[in-house]
Amino acid sequence: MGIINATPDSFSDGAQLQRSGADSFKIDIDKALSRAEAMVADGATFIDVGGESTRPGAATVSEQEELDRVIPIIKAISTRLDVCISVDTSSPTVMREAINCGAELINDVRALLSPGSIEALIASKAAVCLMHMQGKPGTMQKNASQTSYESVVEEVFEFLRARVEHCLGQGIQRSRLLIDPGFGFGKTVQHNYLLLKKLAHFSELEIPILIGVSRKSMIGEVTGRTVDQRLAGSVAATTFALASGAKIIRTHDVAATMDAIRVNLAYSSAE
Ligand code: 8Y4
Repeated sequence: MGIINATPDSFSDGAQLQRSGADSFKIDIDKALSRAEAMVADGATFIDVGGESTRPGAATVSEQEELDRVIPIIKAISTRLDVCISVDTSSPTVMREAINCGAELINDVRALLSPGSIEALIASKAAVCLMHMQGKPGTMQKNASQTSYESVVEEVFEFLRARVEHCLGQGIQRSRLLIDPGFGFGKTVQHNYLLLKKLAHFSELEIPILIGVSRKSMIGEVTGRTVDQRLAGSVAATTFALASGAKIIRTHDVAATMDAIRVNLAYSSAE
């Protein structure tokens, strides 16, 4: 799953997607589209489009702003590329509009806990990724070190189990669900590595696992590297996730991640 950040404050690519000379933030659709095209050529089967930065400390955006950022990109990708479009949102309005424009997966870091989001999903055939987060994006990392998890693995597991149960009860079929332990979302580096080590435990839910470790601080903290130098570390973490059964890898670096996936497949099928 390749990432398209449609946010002006995104250090990874949002800033580069700004149309030069525009006073208000306008995403250059052509740049976003060529980025998506390159990721598909590199082997991406999903493109995750996000307009609300969920990075620690990031500013909140209005629903209209989020729509203005993601909808034109989703429309452009869906008319031109054969790829599953994922939308990174927690807003029911953005979910409905994105699905209308061709999105097939809702990547909700709030696990359909925002009012009206379950209803938006029920009214569609779209899939949804349920992610665990402790706290809220603005403050979660400030509190992560004080957050005492009795057992981070048990707590994340129990949260995801309950969300899956709830969705099934609301009529969202099991085949439409994905789960994600939410690396970096209200977790310390130690929490993140413990979750990675115990990832196989989550296959007990019999729902495909999606993970996102790409360029995150769990990589930066142990390698001492800046965001743009975290590729090798991210791929190393990905290898462990694949060995534990992760099925979808959310990444800024599709080509390198696909190489890791191919090596993992060869390793897994050797006999
Ligand atoms: C460097 C690079 C530092 C990236 C921080 C970040 C996930 C996700 C994000 C994830 C799912 C991010 C939207 C945070 N992470 N969705 N979204 N899983 N499903 N931070 O792990 O990339 S955004």
